Amino acid sequence: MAAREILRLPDKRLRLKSEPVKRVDAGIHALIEDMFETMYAAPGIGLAGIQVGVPKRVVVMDLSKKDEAHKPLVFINPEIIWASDEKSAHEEGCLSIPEYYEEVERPSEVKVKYQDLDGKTHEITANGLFATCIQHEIDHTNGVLFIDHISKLKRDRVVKKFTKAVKAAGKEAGKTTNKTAKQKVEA
Ligand code: K1U
Ligand code: ZN
Repeated sequence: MAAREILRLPDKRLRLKSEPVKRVDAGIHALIEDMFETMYAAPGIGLAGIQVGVPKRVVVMDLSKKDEAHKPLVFINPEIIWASDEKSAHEEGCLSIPEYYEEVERPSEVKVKYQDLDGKTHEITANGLFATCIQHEIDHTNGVLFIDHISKLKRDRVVKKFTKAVKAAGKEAGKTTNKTAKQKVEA
């Protein structure tokens, strides 16, 4: 079991539509174990396969409170089969867009069909934070980010900020490489 790297905006892989899981086998179980380790380490309350670079329709979640025991939840091939007309707004964050939070309006209640670790199909009704989180995670499986639900002005601003950060990190890495190369020439 190992924590994996979480992809960050503007990584294009976050825009991929994930593939359905055909068979819930040992490989899927191992991926899910790693996803829990990654999510708890971050820390976060949810994670989708694509956030660790695996474009499979797998979601993990844990909505337990700080001093409560862990309540791990697994959703394989989750799909929304009903959504309420009533909407509610909640503040959302994303482990792929760290330290950025915005209010997002979504259906207050959804019914979700999914498979468990044994490949058995279930249906569940979600509301409150559970409804917000499961919709956020199912969006990830479709290449949709929560910033797609906010104004273009705010979205453009956050994409620009994260793109700039990646470029700056690249330049820093380049500086180190160049210095090493120069040192090698001088040696
Ligand atoms: O999918 C993700 O990027 C995870 C994301 C889930 C989420 C949070 C809030 C609303 C909708 C979806 C996160 O976990 S962000 C981090 C977070 O919310 C949190 C972190 C530590 C303690 C409690 C919450
Ligand atoms: Zn997210």
